[in-house]
Amino acid sequence: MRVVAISGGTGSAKLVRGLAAAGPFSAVANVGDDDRFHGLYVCPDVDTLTYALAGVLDAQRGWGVRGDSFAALEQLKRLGAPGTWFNIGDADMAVHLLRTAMLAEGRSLTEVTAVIASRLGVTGCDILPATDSRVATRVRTREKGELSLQEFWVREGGRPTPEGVRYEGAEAARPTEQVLERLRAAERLVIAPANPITSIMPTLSLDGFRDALRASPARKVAVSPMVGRAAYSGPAARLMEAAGLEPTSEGVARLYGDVIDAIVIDESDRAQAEAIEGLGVSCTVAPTLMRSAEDERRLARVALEA
Ligand code: FO1
Repeated sequence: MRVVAISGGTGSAKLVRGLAAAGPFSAVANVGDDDRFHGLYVCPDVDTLTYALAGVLDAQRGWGVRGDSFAALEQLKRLGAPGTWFNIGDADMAVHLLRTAMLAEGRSLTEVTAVIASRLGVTGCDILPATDSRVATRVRTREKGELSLQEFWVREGGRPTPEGVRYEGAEAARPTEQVLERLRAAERLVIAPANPITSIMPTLSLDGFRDALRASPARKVAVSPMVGRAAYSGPAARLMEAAGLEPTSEGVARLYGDVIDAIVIDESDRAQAEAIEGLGVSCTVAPTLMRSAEDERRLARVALEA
């Protein structure tokens, strides 16, 4: 079965690892969190997927390289560099250095991502940035004005009150040809359990992406990141509320409703199944918490069969 996942970073990595155990597939990665630090082009979601599939992701943090040191960051702090609130480890920084150099030579983010993934030993999965154009997720907050996603989440610790989100550049940014080709050929499309507003919507908002999804012959299944009125981690609930959505699996089904056929929701949210089916979205109830590699593989199988 030709499988395509649409994913973010930290929240998606576990399911993406489970999908990898089931067979070859393509992962379309969010680029709305990308940012520049110390002159380096940083792609957190692309890197999180790459590290997860290469088996080097720091499981505790959910980002960066396991066991990484932070010597360069410490020196940057001593030198008074800006942006040292964003914790780039030394091994992680090597990836950003190579990426930035290759982009400066005129290679596309898609090409550079493939080179880095292959050199880190990723096999069986094409990690595809959703677009090679620049899209920036911008969070409007009550206390601090408009912030980049990393400023909102990392520098400000997610504390400012979000009032809305926009995807700067998305209307003019096209999905890459590689992404469009995978969507055309897909038999199963899985939207990973990621923050709907900051990890999935930047991709769905690209020029032509929703049309490409609708035209794809794949059965399209989302795995909800919500349990009750909260996400497993991160600011998804507050950002959904800021977007005028209920921070529940039903809210996620409403947000993706025009492009998905089915959704997998947590067993504790069984009571929402009827309302979700009422939206015309088929609903599968399953345990969605992934604590082990076996959980990751089990939930991936549920998503591939829903
Ligand atoms: N998240 C944090 O909470 N604090 C950090 O200092 C941090 C550094 C970081 C460095 C590289 C990277 O690829 C990701 C990093 N993240 C960090 C995660 C990132 O901010 C977000 O969780 C993702 O952008 C959301 O998917």
